[in-house]
Amino acid sequence: MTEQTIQRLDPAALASLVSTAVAEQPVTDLHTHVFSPLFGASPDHHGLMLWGIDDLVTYHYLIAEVFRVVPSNELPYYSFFAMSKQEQADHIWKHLFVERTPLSEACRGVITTLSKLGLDPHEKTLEPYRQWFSEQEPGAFVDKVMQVANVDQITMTNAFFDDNERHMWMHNPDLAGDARFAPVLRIDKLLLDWPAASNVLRECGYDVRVDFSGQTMDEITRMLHEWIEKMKAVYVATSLPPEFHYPTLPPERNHADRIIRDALLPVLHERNMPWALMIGARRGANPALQAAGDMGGRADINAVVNLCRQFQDNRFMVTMLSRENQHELAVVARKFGNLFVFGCWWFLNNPSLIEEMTRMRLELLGTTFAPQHSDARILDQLVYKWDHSRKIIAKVLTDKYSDLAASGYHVTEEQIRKDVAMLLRDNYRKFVGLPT
Ligand code: FIX
Ligand code: ZN
Repeated sequence: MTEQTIQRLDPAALASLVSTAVAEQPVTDLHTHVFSPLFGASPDHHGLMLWGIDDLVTYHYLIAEVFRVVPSNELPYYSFFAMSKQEQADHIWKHLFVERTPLSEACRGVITTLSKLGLDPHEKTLEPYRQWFSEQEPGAFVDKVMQVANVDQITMTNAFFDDNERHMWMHNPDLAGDARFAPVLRIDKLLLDWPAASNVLRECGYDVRVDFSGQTMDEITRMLHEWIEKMKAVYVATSLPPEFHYPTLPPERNHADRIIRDALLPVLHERNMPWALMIGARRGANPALQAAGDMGGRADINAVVNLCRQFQDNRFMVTMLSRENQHELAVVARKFGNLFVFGCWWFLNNPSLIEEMTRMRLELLGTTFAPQHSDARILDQLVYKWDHSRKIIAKVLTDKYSDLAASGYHVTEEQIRKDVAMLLRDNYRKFVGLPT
């Protein structure tokens, strides 16, 4: 399309051009908790790959929501968690989808997913869905979901300190072998609970001491190199509490500071690999709710400033959980080219907040960020997380192109497609060194 035809576009035509470009652009999903079928995806769901109606409906976001309708004095937490997954799913379906209108974002997500998979979302019981999912083969279903969601690669979260997952990696050298999935080495405990982490490292044959004496730092370094290689990780990630800071004030340099400075960042520098920090998760606000009991909190942006400034040769991917941190995070990214802002995480992954954040980031950062990641835990969620986010990203971009037109500048379709490709795929892939 020539510049001239673009100039003549009315607002509806511009909107349709942008939403087509956004819909047609394959996404590289840079952070999920979805596992490939190599981690086990049996229909009885004993593997790590979660998929299908019972996993969809028992997503921890929906567990939190059902306890607002049937509170714990009516159904104690332990009774709910003692139920089978199917019983939990039936309970959630009845209370959130049959007896109430599924208006929340997590509920609407299930509706969008079922609809886009070709199912009628009005069923009163889960049986028809169970029947449909039982006819899907996991490997082919991955292809189907990726095609419907238009996702070209799913980035996993591979937790070294999860005993079950670590043993899988130790006993199966081919776990990274499904090219549809990119592994990520996740190491929260190394920074958040050094005494416990050091026990695990010793069990794995690394000669570390809790007081950092002897070869401890060299052995942490060795572990990081070995596990990045074993997993073929594309980056290293940590989810951190709102209190995370770097550095802690001298003279009390804590364990995390020392590991970051003397092991993690040197390893990543040597390998030219980014560190992803997801800052602001407060675990266990209501521990009885398990994963649904976590919340978020405002963090100190100076942690990000100090890292980016002190380690200019390292690269940092950062997302923050509190709405209050979003503006300052975008401002800091204007100061540091080694900082890559990504996603609307967890409680921010709601249409109103995605819109606000994407608009602000475009205004402060142009096209130099990744507006979204899915954080999907269940494969099928890729369908709704991307469908919902794409619509908002298209809406915000349309507004911004209209503003430009009002200022006298008219974009071409080629420019629109290039911008969209950068935002949904190429910026991230370049930042981590994947082919674009
Ligand atoms: O730390 C994380 O990666 C978080 O995204 C998860 O722990 C969280 O439970 C989640 O699923 C958020 O969407
Ligand atoms: Zn996550």
